This record gives sequence, C-alpha cells and structure tokens, in this order.
Amino acid sequence: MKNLLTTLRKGYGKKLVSIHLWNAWLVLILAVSGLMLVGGFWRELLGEGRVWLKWGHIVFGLALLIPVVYYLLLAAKHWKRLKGKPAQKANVLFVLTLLIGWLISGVVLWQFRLAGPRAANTALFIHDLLTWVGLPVIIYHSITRVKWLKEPKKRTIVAETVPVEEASSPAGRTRPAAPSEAQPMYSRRGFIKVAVGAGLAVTLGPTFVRWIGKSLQFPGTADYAASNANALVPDPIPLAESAPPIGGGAEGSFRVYTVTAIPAFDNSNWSFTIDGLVDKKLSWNWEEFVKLQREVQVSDFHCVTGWSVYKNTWEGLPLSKLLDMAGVQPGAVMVKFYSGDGVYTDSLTLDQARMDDIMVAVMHDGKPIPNQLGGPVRLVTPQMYAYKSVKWLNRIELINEDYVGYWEQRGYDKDAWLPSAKRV
Ligand SMILES: Nc1nc2c(c(=O)[nH]1)N[C@H]1C(S)=C(S)[C@@H](COP(=O)(O)O)O[C@H]1N2
Ligand SMILES: [Mo]
Repeated sequence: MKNLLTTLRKGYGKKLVSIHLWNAWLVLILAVSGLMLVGGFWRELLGEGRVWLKWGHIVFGLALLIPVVYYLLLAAKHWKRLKGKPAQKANVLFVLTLLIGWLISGVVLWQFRLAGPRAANTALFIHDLLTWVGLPVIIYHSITRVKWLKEPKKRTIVAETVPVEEASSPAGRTRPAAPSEAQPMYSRRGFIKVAVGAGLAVTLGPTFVRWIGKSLQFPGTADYAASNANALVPDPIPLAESAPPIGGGAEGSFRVYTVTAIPAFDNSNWSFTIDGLVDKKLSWNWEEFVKLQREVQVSDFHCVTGWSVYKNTWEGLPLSKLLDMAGVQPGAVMVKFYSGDGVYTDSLTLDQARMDDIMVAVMHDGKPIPNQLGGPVRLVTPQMYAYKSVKWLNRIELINEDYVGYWEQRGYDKDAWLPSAKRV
C-alpha cells in the first residue's frame, strides 16, 4: 500500500495505482457475478440470465490478464523498491497468487469439456478455495480504506499514508497534509479494522467451515439422509449390492440444485406415470412402485459447473425396463422427463433412453434418496452431465418430436455427453 504511494512521485507509480484500481473493479465484478453463479438462490431467479452471467464472468475473468501482465512488466522495478519490506512483498505475492490461481482454474472450468471432469473438479476446488481465502481479505482491505469511514476533519494525512483508492481520486491528491492529526485516526481505524474483521469472520466463517468440511469429505458434513423431508412408507428395502454399497460409498458431495423451492413428498401426493406414445399408460403409487424389481449400478456423477461425485451406488429401475413395460409406440422418438417440482424437465432420444446405465433411481448408497437430492425418485444419466438427471422425477412421456429441457432452453448445451461417453 504505502509502497505504491511512495512511488507515486516516480513515473511508474501512477501506472501501479491505475493497475490497482482496474484490478479492484474487475475483482468486484467477478466476485459479484461469481457469487451469483454459485448461489442456489439465483438459479431460480436468473433463468437464461445465468448463462449470460457465466459468459460475463468468463470475459471479465480473462480481462484480469491485463492488470496481471501489466504489473508483471513493472514487477522487477517494483520489487527492488520493496527491498527490506517483507510484509509488502508477501502482500504482492498473495495478490498475484490469487489472481493467477483464479485465472488458471477459471480457464479450466471454462474449458471443462477439453479438461474433463477430474481436472474441472480440482479447478473448482482451487477456484472456491481462493475465493474463500481471497475475498474476505479483499473485502477487509477495501472496507477499512474507504473514505466515508473516516471523519472528514481527520482525513488530512501525509501523502504516504493516504490509501491508494483515495490517492487515485482527484480529491485525494489535493488534500493538504497535516501529520499531527493523524494520530487519533489510527485508533478509529484500528477499531474499524477489528470490527470489519470480526464481521467478516462471523458472516463468512461458518459457510467456509461447512465448505471445507464438504470438500475434504469429513464424515457427516453432508448428511442429507438425516434431514430427508420425504415421508414415503414403506422404505424401499435395499438389495444386497446396495447395503453395504458395492461402490464402497460415494466420494465427493452433491451441491443441492433446484430451480424451485425444494419439494417434499408423502404417499398422498406422490405417483409415477409413463404416458404419451405408449401401448399402455402406466401409473403407480408409492406402495406399488417400491415393489418393482430394482437393479444396482455404480457410476460417477458430473455437473457441468465442475463438481463431481464418484462411485455412487444407485439402486433403481433401468429406464429401458420401464419403457418395455409400457410398450413404446413406433411414432415415439423422444422421452420427456417431468419433475415433481412442476417446473424442471429434460429429454433423451429413444436410443439414449435405452442405454444400459440410464436409471430411474430410488436409492443411493443403500438409503432412500433424500428429498434435497431429488428423492424419492430421480433420473441418473452417468454418461451425460447431470442437468439431465431430473430430480423428483414423477412422469415420463413418450413424444414424437424434439423437446428442449429446462436448462437447454436457457442456454445450456443440448449436447450433454461427457467427453468420455460412447455417444448413441
Ligand atoms: N428438478 C430439478 N432437477 C435437477 C436440477 C434442478 O434444478 N431441478 N438441477 C440439475 C443439475 S444442473 C444438476 S448438476 C443436478 C444436481 O443434483 P443435486 O442437486 O442432487 O446435487 O440435478 C439436476 N437435476
Ligand atoms: Mo449441473
């Protein structure tokens, strides 16, 4: 900070100040758009805007390259100035690590198809971690330095201690120096710093701890089964391969996604239907549905946004069996899936729907699928990104034309295949 200002008088000091300012604006835009992209709340509200927001985030993210490269060009000179100032050196390294880390992991997330799910997974972890560590530091840094926190009278300080944000504004530069008055301000500033630090710790701390717990897979941190709000009786009885799960238990944790309030079901408001271009429209209530013969599969689950859950042991009905039970009529080309949330839908071609691993799942790792994760019944599409995995699935319709699903209507790729998939 100070180092930037002591160099103000030199030619490149101004450049450093403007880099700092540009960088601050970019980081602000990226923080807001990034938090909106991860925040579950915004999924529901943004709709198509979400895809635009994602593109904006990518473009502004790439624009970070400009201040980073520009700084690196000046870095050698700046570094010499920082001789004997280890704290400031550490500060510069911290910021550079943040920016470059965000950039590289962001590019991997952007190019998720090229990178594949494993790399995207790691990149998302790094992107999140840097955000969790970097953002509070940046917010702290910004809040403890904005003008309105200081009493007008006491804003008159020697140039060296004027924060960059102020120094770069015209008002900041014209302020007269009055070193004698600086003293009382430090205590006020000290108080503000402690207050802001405590505020950040209280507001962001618990979420950070929860995120760390989930990311590092501490047992019990993502126990949705314990808070399952579905009340369907009887419980499905797991097959031997499910309990204990032959996959050994899922690795990773689901991020709960929904575009509506999370629904909950009981025997009175749940049923499952196959209709449309079928020989025989079929409908089951829960008691009937749990009696249908199930199978078990172990598969990985990948969201396009970069997170994955590996080795899920799913138990349910292969979709092809359900299709055979209903009898698909010759005119049918597409299978449309409806969610019990009343809003979400998606589709597969008939060929895709008949793949071995497409499952109407009822259990996960030997337990009923909790309502947060789409239970009692969700679709599982291991070779496609999970936006195809319709949660709270309660109706399957055979149709004779193309159908574009919820997220695909809002800009997601109609091609949901994983890079490793055998396309049909
Ligand atoms: N009904 C419904 N199904 C849905 C979604 C949704 O918002 N609503 N999100 C999809 C997306 S994008 C993903 S990644 C997975 C997430 O599943 P999870 O919430 O169980 O982690 O559900 C898919 N199925
Ligand atoms: Mo997703």
